[in-house]
Amino acid sequence: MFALALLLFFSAGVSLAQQSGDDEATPSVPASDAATPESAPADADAAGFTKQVVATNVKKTHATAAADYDSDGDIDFAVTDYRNHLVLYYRNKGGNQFERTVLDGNLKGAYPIGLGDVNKDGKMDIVAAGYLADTFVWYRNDGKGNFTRIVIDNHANGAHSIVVVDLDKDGDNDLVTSWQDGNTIAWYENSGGSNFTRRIVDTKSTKAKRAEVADMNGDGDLDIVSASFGGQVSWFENNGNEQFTKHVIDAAARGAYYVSPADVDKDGDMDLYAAIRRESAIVWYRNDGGGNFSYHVIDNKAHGARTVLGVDFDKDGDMDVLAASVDNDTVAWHRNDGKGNFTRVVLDTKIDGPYGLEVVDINKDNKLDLLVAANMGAQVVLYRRN
Ligand SMILES: [Ca+2]
Ligand SMILES: [Ca+2]
Ligand SMILES: [Ca+2]
Ligand SMILES: [Ca+2]
Repeated sequence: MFALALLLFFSAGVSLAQQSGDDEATPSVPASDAATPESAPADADAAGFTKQVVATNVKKTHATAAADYDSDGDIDFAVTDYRNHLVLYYRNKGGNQFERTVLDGNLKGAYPIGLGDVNKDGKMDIVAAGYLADTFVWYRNDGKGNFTRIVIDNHANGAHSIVVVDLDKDGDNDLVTSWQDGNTIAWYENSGGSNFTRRIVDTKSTKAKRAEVADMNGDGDLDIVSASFGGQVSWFENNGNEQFTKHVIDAAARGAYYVSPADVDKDGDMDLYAAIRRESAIVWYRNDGGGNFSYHVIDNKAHGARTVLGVDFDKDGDMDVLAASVDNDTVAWHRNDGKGNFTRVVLDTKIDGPYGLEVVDINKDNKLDLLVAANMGAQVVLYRRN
């Protein structure tokens, strides 16, 4: 009787965890087929960074978007608060001190956020996804950090990610999105100014978490790459007229969460970094040049691997990868030797549930800094390169 009750309790527990919205609590299962990477300093100081908390009380935050929004020469940032349905704006007052104001007080399930010049007026705008509202919005910046909210689509089922890019290369910026609950990859064609037309790319990307853009086959047009939590990493080949053909890169990427395109091995074609959450893995997929990919593990102990960002973080001419893993509260920098061999530099193992990664030179000293949105810690943390 007791054993049965216990069993029922655990069954209920598992079921509840699986239904708890976006970021399922999942057991961490390390991948088994890779070498353990080199380890290096275990905190920001030792790694050559100064850690500073720049925002607090941002509940279940997902991401930041940093730029000089008010045109006064310093870097400001916006950040989402999922719990309270907020997009917040932190104006830099100088000396890396930030003043908080509410940019949007009613974006239900405020999620990943991005930036770009949406309406081609030379000023950086902000885009955001409201997961619970099935909504994508943009905020038009007047160049002084005053924002006007404009809805792009409020029928995007489980709006999850949005990036600003001129996908069709006609001179204006379009928006490329993923919809978790709609299993959809879609883009919004900018038809001048800021009038958008929705174009569906795929409706079989199960729990689509992230879509990014790069020319993956080197034919001159922009393709789309995606990570789907249902277990797929894919790319969508553009025929040159924004008709897309889906190619599955990895059909067994359990809990694929994030992708970031980069030429990892410097052979002239775009490879792909990815965070595979249920494999606890940070990986890269090497492109043979024709859009055929092979799988390489960078870190198989990234428990709760959530986000990757390909960037030449030390400006030595090759693309490194920054990685956030939620279940071991770790932010790591994997330094690339230019051939796809990596050395791990741990920036933090005590940041509570890191989700969002953004690289920006916050103090304009020509060294790249890192902003991290800590979901469980409800903070934005700045790692400033010394
Ligand atoms: Ca500013
Ligand atoms: Ca365009
Ligand atoms: Ca292409
Ligand atoms: Ca390459």
